[in-house]
Amino acid sequence: MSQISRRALIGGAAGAAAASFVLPRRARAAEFTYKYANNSPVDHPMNIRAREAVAKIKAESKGRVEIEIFPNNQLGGDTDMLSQVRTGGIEFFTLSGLILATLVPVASINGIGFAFKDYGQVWPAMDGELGGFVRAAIDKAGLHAFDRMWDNGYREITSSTHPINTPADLKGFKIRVPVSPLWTSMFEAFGASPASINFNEVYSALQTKVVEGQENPLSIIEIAKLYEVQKYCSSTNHMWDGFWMLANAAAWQRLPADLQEIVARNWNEAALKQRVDIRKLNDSLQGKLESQGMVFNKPDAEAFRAVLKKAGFYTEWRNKYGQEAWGLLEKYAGGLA
Ligand code: X2X
Repeated sequence: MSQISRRALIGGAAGAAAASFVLPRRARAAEFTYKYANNSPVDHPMNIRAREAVAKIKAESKGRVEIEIFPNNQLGGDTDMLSQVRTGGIEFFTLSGLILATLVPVASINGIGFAFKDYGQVWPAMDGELGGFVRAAIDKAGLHAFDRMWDNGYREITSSTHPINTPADLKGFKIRVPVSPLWTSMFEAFGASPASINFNEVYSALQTKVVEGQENPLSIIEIAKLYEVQKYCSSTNHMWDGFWMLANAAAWQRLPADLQEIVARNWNEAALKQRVDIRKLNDSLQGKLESQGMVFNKPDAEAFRAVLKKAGFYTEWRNKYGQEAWGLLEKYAGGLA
């Protein structure tokens, strides 16, 4: 068929029916077209490494799997995207374990305050038995979690009103926390006033002073430009947070084994590269944020941990998670409660 006659045909009344079997675009369409959504800005290493992975998945699958990325909360806040990945509206989604805990309670365990001393404890735990325990729980809740977690990092507290030097500085502090019972519980233990707000509303909540402060790793504070609406950054390192790459279980099972292998391997490899990127950023951004006007201080973490202990925070959460999960956390992080 010549170009001209094809155009004439598609333009005519018979076009729609004809297009379903002659349109070259359809013939080239991928067998599996999936959506991956997240809450992170386009320039965040999560999206940079995800774009690389998606290109590799397309090439290695010879075009059979095409994944479109929706960064930066384009499809809604985390709570909303979690519903979408459960119903299959989106096929892939990265979510903080702490927020996932609204569905899978044990998934917040890595965020217990001051538990992991450093990355030498974090990755062996999350790539080892603790992560395995959490993934099994995620599976039971009807989602598939890939083996390698992506990093968010150790979290620091920022504020527009005053630096946080001692636990007493948190008393009455209006702080935004992500939507997660663990986050609320921890800041309440310090006597703060935490407000649960999804990340897509954080900048404006800080700008309009609905809250005084928030807490996030330096990479997010920089990339989401939170330094524009915050003055102080207190390096509390109060918890470690990471993202699970999740899949809708039915969409995952629809992929034949060879395609599952390609997708899983590339997501996991991307996660390992992203961990290196994030670590470098979080270790190096203080100077840049200072040049952008932020004032840093380094509180004594032990004082904060002591307050949590005295408030019964560790005992309460040990009882919630149960002895098996808690035992696995302590196996890597040392004794807590
Ligand atoms: O919502 C947040 O603060 C963020 C971006 O760190 C998470 O995804 C948990």
